[in-house]
Formats: sequence, structure tokens, C-alpha cells
Amino acid sequence: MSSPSCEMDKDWDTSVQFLPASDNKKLEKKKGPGKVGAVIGVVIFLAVIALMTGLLVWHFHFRKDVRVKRMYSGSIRIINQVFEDAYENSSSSEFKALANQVTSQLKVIYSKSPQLAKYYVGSTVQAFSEGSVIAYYLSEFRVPVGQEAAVDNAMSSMDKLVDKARRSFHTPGNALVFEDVMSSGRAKTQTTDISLDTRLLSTSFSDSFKFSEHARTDHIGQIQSPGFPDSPYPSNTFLQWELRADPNHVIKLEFDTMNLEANCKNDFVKIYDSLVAIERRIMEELCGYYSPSSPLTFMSSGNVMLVTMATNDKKNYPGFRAKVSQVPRGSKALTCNGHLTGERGTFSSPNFPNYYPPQTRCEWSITVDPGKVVKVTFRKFLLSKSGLENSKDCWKDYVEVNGKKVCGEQPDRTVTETSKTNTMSVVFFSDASYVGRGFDAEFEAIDSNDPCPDQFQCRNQRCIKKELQCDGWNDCGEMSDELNCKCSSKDISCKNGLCKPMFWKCDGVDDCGDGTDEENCGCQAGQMKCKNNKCVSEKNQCDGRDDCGDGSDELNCGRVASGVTCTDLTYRCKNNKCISKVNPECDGTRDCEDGSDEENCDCGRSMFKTSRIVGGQDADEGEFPWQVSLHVKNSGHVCGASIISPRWLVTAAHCVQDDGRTRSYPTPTTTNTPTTMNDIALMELDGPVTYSDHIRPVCLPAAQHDFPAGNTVWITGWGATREGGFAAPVLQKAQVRIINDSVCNNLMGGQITSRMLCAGVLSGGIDACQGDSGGPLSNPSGNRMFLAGVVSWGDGCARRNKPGIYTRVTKFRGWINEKTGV
Ligand code: 4AZ
Repeated sequence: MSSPSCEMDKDWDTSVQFLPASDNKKLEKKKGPGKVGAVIGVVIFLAVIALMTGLLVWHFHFRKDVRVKRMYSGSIRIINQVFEDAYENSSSSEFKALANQVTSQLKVIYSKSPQLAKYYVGSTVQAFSEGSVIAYYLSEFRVPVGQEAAVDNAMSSMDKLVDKARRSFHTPGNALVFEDVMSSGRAKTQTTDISLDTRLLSTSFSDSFKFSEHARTDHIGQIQSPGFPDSPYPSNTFLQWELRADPNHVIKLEFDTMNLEANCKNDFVKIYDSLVAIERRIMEELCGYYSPSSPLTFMSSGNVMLVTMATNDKKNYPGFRAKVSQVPRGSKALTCNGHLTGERGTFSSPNFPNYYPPQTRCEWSITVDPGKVVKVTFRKFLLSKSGLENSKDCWKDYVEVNGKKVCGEQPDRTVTETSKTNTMSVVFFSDASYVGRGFDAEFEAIDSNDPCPDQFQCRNQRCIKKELQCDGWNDCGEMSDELNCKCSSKDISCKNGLCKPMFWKCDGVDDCGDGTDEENCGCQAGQMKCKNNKCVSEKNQCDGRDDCGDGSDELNCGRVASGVTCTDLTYRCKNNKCISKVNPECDGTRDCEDGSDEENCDCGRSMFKTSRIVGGQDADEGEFPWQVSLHVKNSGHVCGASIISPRWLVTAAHCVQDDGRTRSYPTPTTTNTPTTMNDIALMELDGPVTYSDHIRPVCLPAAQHDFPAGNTVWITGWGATREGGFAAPVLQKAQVRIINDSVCNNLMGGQITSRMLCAGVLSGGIDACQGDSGGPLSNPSGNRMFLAGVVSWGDGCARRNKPGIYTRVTKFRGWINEKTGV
């Protein structure tokens, strides 16, 4: 192999150029140096020297002074002071006197570290709380660029500095005695930035406010964002709420509304298990929308809590409101240790299904009859997701069963453990930051020789009904129930060894994964299949005659035939002539003579390039700009809808019917009694919306628009993320496929009409759910999205063999046009 330098030599050889003789003369001419040339040379030389000197002076003299502001927050326990009520008021003389003492002692502490002493600017005490007295402070440093890590390190060993200062003090009699120092220094395992949230440092807030609330036993306090509920919260503002409880109590913070901008980079609320914003003590960061029907309650570990809110540009969101109360330490909601016995039982993390408090350890010991073993199944497992990068280590919050740690969020009933003896211990641990909703578990005594009586045992120890083995569905979650199967006569034997239900054969979707179920579907060699399932000779295709009887053999024939006979499948131009192209509208090609297929095409596009729903993921901001959240006063989000024009929305009829429970619905234009039949409604807005990057209409399909089975479509919404579950705070998106009408009708017990459209993933797990109703089923076509359906109903959510049912928009295209002009 040749080395790079050899190759370069070779290149050099080939690139040498010899000047022609005429140029030689020119060179000789230039060679004659004039005086002017010499002067210019000297001037340039001096200029270069001066420039370099300047650079060196700047580098050594000034550059070292380029410093960055670094803020650290911390708390310190003062054990030789007794808390006084006046310490809660930062303008009291008692507060000021103690704060002065703390800051001057902090200065001494920082002077014990060379790195800190050099760059220290000053400290301010933010608050005090009981216990004996805890001081919460902010310290500012001006650190030369490049020295940040050294200062972070020094800060992370604050406790050692406090010791050093204590030992070397000529301690005056009245000096404060510090213990439990906690600065926002970097813990060894911590990966987040240790100084304050950089969003706070980079934003210039035009206003900042601080509020205090002391919870009392016989009183429920309330905090809320400014203006709530009558006006949107202010822009470019930083707010803090200091919450305190009596000694030996913890704080319960219960949000009844949380409705902020969806992007946490812009507006956010943070909850801390401290009185200062120490990132190591953050419990949760909230933004976006939380349904009032899903509980959002937090508990502190001590008797203080801090809520902060930061907003940037004006965006008009309502904000939040929360109740503040105190709960005695050791009360029933918080105790979690226990000895459990019996044949079966349940237990859950403290405060479930609400957020568990930080810094909690619980241990349950379960004992069943001798000779039996214990099996624990976690029905819900929702531990904090933070720190999951190293999920194997579970170094933050975890559950430990028989010495095996599990952490993060896990699907329902997928975490199960069986003991080897008749006892089992379960430990729950939450560390100092980030909390989750916790877990809910059941245990039972089982016979170790027959762990799944009359059932099939999966490799992951789950027990499933015997009938579910080899039925084409992945019931175990790891496919062990679908391996080594002999398919029954009711099944398709896929070449790859899987068995799939026979009704999936020839439905236009590759269910086996290897195409077996879509082979030999109907027509003989040399024939084509019409849309109405008739077989006609391939020679009849595009011969100008309707051989199928539904015109499907004359569609998409290369050149667009204009003025063809109009059928249910042809597109009708404005001039009433029909064309043979399938879905010609807004595809960028003018197909109608009058160009009407390309009119009104400013729709169905998001302005951003981007790469509740059950089984979905967060949508990007502006990805589905036609998605609307319909709110009912005091109940928040109830349904989805889609923008079709500046004045009109399409939603589901059942979203706007007044059933007596939910009041104040706007009067809609519905087609009929709003049941699952004709489940579509139009809503006219008071005034037109202004389109923006985040607000745009979806394309309405022509009445003849074809959405064939197998097409991939998007479902979006803020509905429940599992059947019977909670609404999603961030718009969810998921991809599903359109399902063949007759397959769907069989699956849904004959309830499907031609005005409905089915979409889903038949193996279950992805679907629209409660709260998604009225929202769009968006079908991508070219670079636009068309509104194929309106979320309508289903048999539960994401159940296998139970697709979601949508109102088929094409069937209502004429009605929509008649009512709205769109
Ligand atoms: C509902 O209740 C609902 N799985 C919407 C869609 C589906 C089920 C229920 C489809 O709004």
C-alpha cells in the first residue's frame, strides 16, 4: 500500500508546470526591483510585526480575563440556631442578620480553596427553613474560560471545605455551625450540568417574582401562574413559589390545571425538593398540557418545596393552578414498608398513582405457605425515566426484587419475578432527584412445579391462556408463544414458520412478514384484479373500455385521459369533466383542463422539516399544524379536531353532543343523531385564525380519493396513552395502516358501514384512544397530508384484532363543501 506522502510526491511530479518562453520575459521584467518595491516590502514587514505584537499582547494581557458567570445554589444546615417565624420573611431584620452571618461564613469557606477564592464574587441567601435552620443560598463566581471544570470540581467537595474551615477557624463564640452541606456540585454519576439551568442564564427576564406559602394543617393553600384563569401567563418572566410546611410534615402539591406551551425550551415549570433551584434536587419539569382528569400530585421529602416557572416570548397559554397542603410525616399515604402474607395481595409505591416522594426507601417482605413460592407481577411500572442512559445499572430510582433491579418505565404486566422459596423481598428506592408515578403490584402464592396452572408459561415467566399459543399474536411480548408452532387449519402457515389468522389472507397487507399471506390472491396469470374484486384480462387494462364495471381497469393509464366517463372512481374537475388519474388533487400536476385539481392546495404541509394515542411518540412542534385541541370550560381538553380553513374545523359529532354531563359545548352543525353513524361535525370559529408555522389546514380529499388498505396513515392526539389511562401532555403521533373493509367488518362484528374507515395495527399496541376523538387520521400523499378520517370509536384501545374506527371523510366531502364552501 502506498503511503500518503508518496502519493503526494507523485501528484507533485505531475502538477509541475513549465512557463512558456514568453512568460519568461515577463518574469525577468518583474525581477528588476525598483525602490518603490523595496519600500512596500519594508512597510508590509513592519505591519506584520505590529499585528503579531498586538495579538500577543491581547492574548497574554486581556484574553485571560475573559470570564464567564457561574452560579451555584446550595443549602446548608445551621445546627446551633433555632428557627423563628421572621426567617420566612426576607425583608425582616432577623432574616437579614442571619443571612449576613451565612454569607460571611461562606466567604471564609470558599477562601479555603484556591480555585474558588480567586473567582468568588459573592453569595445571597434565598431563604431559610426549619430544621434546625436550613439556609438556601446562591453563590456567584466569575470563572476564566477553560477553568469551569476546576471550579465545578471544587464546588462538589464543599463539605470538605466546610470541615477545613471549621477546623482552622479561630471560631468566635457566636459562629454558625454548619452541617449537611449540599451544593449543586457534580455527583460522580451525574451527567447533567451542575450549575443552574442554562436556560435561566441565557434568557433576559423582564420581570421576576417570588411568592411564599406556608401550608397549615386546617387550610389548603393555592398557587397559580399570574393571570390564571382569566388571562394568559406573562412572557419573559421568572417566578418562584417557596412552599413550607410545619416541622415533621411534608408538602403535597396538587395541580388541577397545567397548560403551558408544549416546548419546555420556551416555557416550563420545575418542582424542587428544596427551597432553591438545585438541579440535584429537581423532582420534575413540566410543560405542555396535562389533562385535569389525570392526577398530577407531588410530595416533598422534607418540609419545603420550590416551584419555579420561566417563560419566554408571548404565546397565550393559560398556565397552572395547584393546591398546597401538608401531610404529617409517617401518614398512611406515605408509609410503605410491610410484611405481606396470604395467598395473594397487592402493594404499591407511596402516593401511587401520584408521584412518589424523593429520597424514599420502602421494603416489603412477602411470605406465603411453606412449599409454595411467591410470584410478583407489576401491573403498572412507571419509575422516573431520568438516568435511564445507564439503565442496566439502575443507579437512580429502582425496584429490587430478589436482588434484581428494575428501573424506568415498563409496559403493564411485563415485569414479573418468582422466588425460589416461600419468601420474597421487594425494595423500592427513590433518589434525591426526579420522581415518577411509581408502581402497583400484585403477589400470589404459586406451586413451583406448576407455575402457570392450566396456562402457557412464556420464557419471561408470564402466564398466558393456552389458546393464545400459536395464534399468530405475540402475547408474551418476546414471541415465545409463537415459536415452534404447528399451524391449525384456521391459520396461514407462513414460510418463516409463523402462523397467522386466515382472515388476513389476501388483504393487501404482508402480515407474515415474508409475503406468504399475499401470494396467489385471486386472479389467474394474465389477469388483473379490479377494485370490485372481479378478474379481467390484463389486455383489457387501459383499452378505453370499462371492463371491470367500476372503471378500475381504466385508471392510472399513464397519460391522463380527460373527459372519460365519470364513475365513482374518477376525479370530477370543476368543469364537470372527469379524468382517469387516481388522486390527482394537489399532486403538483395540472390534470384537469381548467386546472381545478390544483386549486386550493395550500394545505396538508408542515412548515418544519422533521424527520393519545396508544403506542405513539411525541410529535414535533408544528408537525401536525392542523391538529386542534377542543376544550370545555373548566374541564380542559375533551376532543381533537382538524383545521380545514381559517374559519372551519372538522371534528366528531360525538364530541359536540351535549350529553348533560359536559356543559358549554358550542352548537355544531351535525349530520344526524351523533352516534357512531355519521360521526362528523363542523365547527365554525368566531373569527378566522391566522395561519402561521404552527397553524395550517389539512387537505380535504376529493369524494373519489382512494385510501387503499395497507396505506400508512398518521394518528395524532392528546388522548389516553393506554386504555383507561391518562391523557398525554405532549401531542402524540403514531403510524397505523388502513385495514381492508371486509376484514374490519368481520373483526368488529358487522358494525362497519361504508361511511367508516378502519385503521390500526391488528397485533395491538398502537391505536387512538379516549380523548383522541374528533382528531385527524392524516394520510401522506406526495408531500401533503390528506384528512382520510376523523377519530370516532373502537372496541377499547389498542386491543389486538380491534382496529380504530374513523369517519370516512370522502363520504362527507359534498356535505362539508355545502356547509363551509371549502
Ligand atoms: C374515545 O373514547 C375513543 N380505539 C376513541 C378512539 C378509540 C376508542 C375510544 C379507538 O374517544
